[in-house]
Amino acid sequence: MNQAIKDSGLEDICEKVKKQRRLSVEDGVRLYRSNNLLALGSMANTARERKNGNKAYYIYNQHINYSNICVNLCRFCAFGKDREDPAAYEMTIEEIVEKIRERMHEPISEVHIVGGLNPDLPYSYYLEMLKEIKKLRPSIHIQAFTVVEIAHLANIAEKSVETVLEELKEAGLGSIPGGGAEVFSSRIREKLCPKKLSPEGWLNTAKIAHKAGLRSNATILYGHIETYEERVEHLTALRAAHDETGGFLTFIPLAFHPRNTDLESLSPTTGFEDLKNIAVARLMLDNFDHIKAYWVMIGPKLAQIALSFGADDIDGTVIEEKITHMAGGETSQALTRKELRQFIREAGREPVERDTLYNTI
Ligand code: V47
Repeated sequence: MNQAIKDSGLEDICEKVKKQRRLSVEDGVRLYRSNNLLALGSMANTARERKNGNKAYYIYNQHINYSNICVNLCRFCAFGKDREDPAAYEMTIEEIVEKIRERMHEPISEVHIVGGLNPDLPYSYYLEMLKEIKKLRPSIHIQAFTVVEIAHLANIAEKSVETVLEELKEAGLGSIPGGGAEVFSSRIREKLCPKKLSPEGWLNTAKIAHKAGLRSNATILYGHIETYEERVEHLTALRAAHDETGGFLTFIPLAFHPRNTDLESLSPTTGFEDLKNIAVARLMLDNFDHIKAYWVMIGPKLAQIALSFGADDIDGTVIEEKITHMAGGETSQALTRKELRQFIREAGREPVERDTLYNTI
């Protein structure tokens, strides 16, 4: 046991981590309350290296946000707009396909597609989008539509979530991104996103997707009004769901960016909080294979450090990210493969290019 852990008062938790015993809700809250970041990082690194050795994953991907028109208008979001807002937009299928066509010469393995809950686009738009992308680039993996969007599609199509997922899969959907989870707490939902799919709805839709053979990601949006207890509740709910289905690919803590949102008076997250969230997630989510440090939200420099605090993935080339940048994100819009590999190498890790399902490329 190193000195940081001895000084931290967390020796009992460290013993559990070493023996690979599951951490309790109380353990999780104690971890969040600790300011001994080196102790948290050291324990999380043990768990990280046990699962992924020295590997650090990245992906060659492209993001497309087909529309920002949204009926939910969550208070933490700067991306979603009312349909009457001058900044509202909606891409045609041809415009989406053009985005893929523009980059046919690049070795992109995944396209990541999300948008707001648009009240006007018909269900057929989503099926056609998938089919047309696959027609142009059959080998690309389409990771699209958060479970919140999937539930919205089931509503507009007046079909069950099961049927919608089958039809989306048939049209080319490969997996589901992790957004829309926010914090699984009715208090937070009521205050920040009263119209959003409930925590139970999010978890149930994800489980239905897993049972239909679609893998999905999971997220938490931290750094606004949530308590440590609520963060731990969120993590344990995900852990229980993953025990049931084994369907989650990775967990991504999303750092709240306040600019241009209703919560603009709040401060952005600090590097300390960002690393703590990565470390605690790695320790609590003992059944998740991967923890992603999303460089777009925490910056490439901190994402690099996060590779020693529990993270084994830094997402990818991304390109044209909108959700963070509309909320004041100051990171660049894209990183090259060379830059990603250099970041990882300089952190002492072995860069591994992966596909969406973590197969090595
Ligand atoms: O659901 C919204 C969050 C999410 C803000 O699955 C904000 O690999 C910070 O989920 N500040 C969408 N975050 C993005 C997302 C995601 C991103 C990258 C990779 C993956 C993946 C998923 O962004 C939303 C919401 O939780 N968000 N507004 C904001 N102001």
